[in-house]
Amino acid sequence: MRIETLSVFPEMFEPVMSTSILGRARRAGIFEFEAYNLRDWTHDRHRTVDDEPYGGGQGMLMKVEPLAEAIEDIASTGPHPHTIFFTPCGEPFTQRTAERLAAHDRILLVCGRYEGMDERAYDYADERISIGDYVLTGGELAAMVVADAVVRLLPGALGDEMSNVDESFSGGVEGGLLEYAQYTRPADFRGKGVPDVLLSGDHAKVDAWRRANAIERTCRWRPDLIEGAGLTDKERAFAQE
Ligand code: 6GU
Repeated sequence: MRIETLSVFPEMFEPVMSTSILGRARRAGIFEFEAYNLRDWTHDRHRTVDDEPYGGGQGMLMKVEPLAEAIEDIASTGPHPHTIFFTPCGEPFTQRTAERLAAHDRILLVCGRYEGMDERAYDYADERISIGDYVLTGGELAAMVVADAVVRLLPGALGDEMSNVDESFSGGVEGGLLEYAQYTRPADFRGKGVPDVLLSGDHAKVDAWRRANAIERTCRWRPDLIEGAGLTDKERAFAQE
């Protein structure tokens, strides 16, 4: 997969895209990454990318011409990139979105700054994504969130030390439950122990405990997920307690 970004702060991306699992996947050729500077598609001395809104109001907007020219130029270098604009007015990003995006050969992540973009720029968007109901100073962090969630789904990206298999039934928020609680050594930390069942070696009991624990945690922290979690009648009664 090829991932490209277009923004006025291209230097924000490199540390994230070259560290840890993303960095290893990139060096292994599982994905390619390039960050473009929107100012490279301006034609004035000040490399202007923003302007005042028609009709008045606070703040500045991203101009349409540099965005349009940049996206056209970038797209002309190969197959059409699936083009995503980041805005708090976009569709909420979920694990399902990440799975869908991971199937593309080329994605272009377009990051706004300031108070938004000239509406005509969105004609170049295949979709608009928001990462949640809060306001960031720009789309770059949102683009990195999406890139991280997508890359870890690419075949080979996680290597041996992790896997995606658990997520379909328990780890995945959305269509699932929150992950169950986990413990590692020591068995006693400042008087706080570990549930006995996890030390018992009885795998059936461990599985049952984890399922119940996932339901309890979801009831407590994300009650909105219980409805769509596909609980059995017995589990639903347990969840009601
Ligand atoms: Cl995609 N952009 C900005 N600026 N703020 C956000 C966001 C995106 N998603 C949530 N808040």
